[in-house]
Amino acid sequence: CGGGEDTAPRSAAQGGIRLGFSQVGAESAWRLANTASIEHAATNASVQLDLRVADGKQDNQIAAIREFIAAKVDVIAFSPVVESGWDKVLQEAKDAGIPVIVTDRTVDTTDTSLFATVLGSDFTAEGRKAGEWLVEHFRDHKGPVQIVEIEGTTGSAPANQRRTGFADAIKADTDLKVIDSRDGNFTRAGGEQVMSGFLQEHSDIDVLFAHNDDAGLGAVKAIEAVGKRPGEDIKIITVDASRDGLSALAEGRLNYVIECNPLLGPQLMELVGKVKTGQSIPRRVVVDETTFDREAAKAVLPNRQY
Ligand code: GYE
Repeated sequence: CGGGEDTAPRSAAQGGIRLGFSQVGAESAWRLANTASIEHAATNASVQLDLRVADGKQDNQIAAIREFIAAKVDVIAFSPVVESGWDKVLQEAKDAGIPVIVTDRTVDTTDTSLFATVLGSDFTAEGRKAGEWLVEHFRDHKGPVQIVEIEGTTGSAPANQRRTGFADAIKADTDLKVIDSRDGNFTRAGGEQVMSGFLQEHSDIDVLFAHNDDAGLGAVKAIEAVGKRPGEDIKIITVDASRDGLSALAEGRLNYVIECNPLLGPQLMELVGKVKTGQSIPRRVVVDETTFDREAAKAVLPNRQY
């Protein structure tokens, strides 16, 4: 899993800081870009990164955080696979005097003294943007619109918050109905499998909202396998705006893509440096993001970094 091999002494602002980072896994294009961004930014900032990749398991993340505590790293950062169940290990970090930065996904805790800041996207806003597009797109539609949802990993912040934001936005039109919703674990294989099931059980799906590009692209395969046209017979909205997602959008297989930016490395290193030197930082740092339709996708694709 890379990282950790560079132990040369450093003199830059963040130089020499030892950062333990526990990553969720390698489930999606988003995740791979996020890991690469953090590795690259650590190298640039001369931060000594100990990267552990958890294979989507909370237990692995808790074990990694305990190892970081035992190794007395300067700062711990992690992207929590699910929202709940972190209080105990975060208390251990606090007792050891090691600051923790939560990045990408959020934690659900009543004790906000357990972490210094949260860096990442507004997932509720992402879900809302998906819903708002749908309301607008079906403005003149008569009769019910049947929606299926392929959710992200059960219990994860992006799954919980994208679902909520989406549901809130589509409330505006009572014809818009979510008829089925299942966990696709943010992967292509998961998206394909869940969509196959939906297609067997429901003959009249109008719309798919997939919580990320990979699950949506897996679903595209499943839709094509039954002889339907993704983007035409079934309208598809996804989140991330990875290169593969935007390519499918440019080709008309997806209809609308909400951006979720994984390139958090430079901002994370800045926060790490500040936290280590005791400078004040905001409790929450939200990443700026946009949305894409087909034309917008074509325009940005040549320079898309992830
Ligand atoms: O949308 C998905 C990834 O936590 C925002 O996790 C991240 C999500 C992202 O697997 O592709």
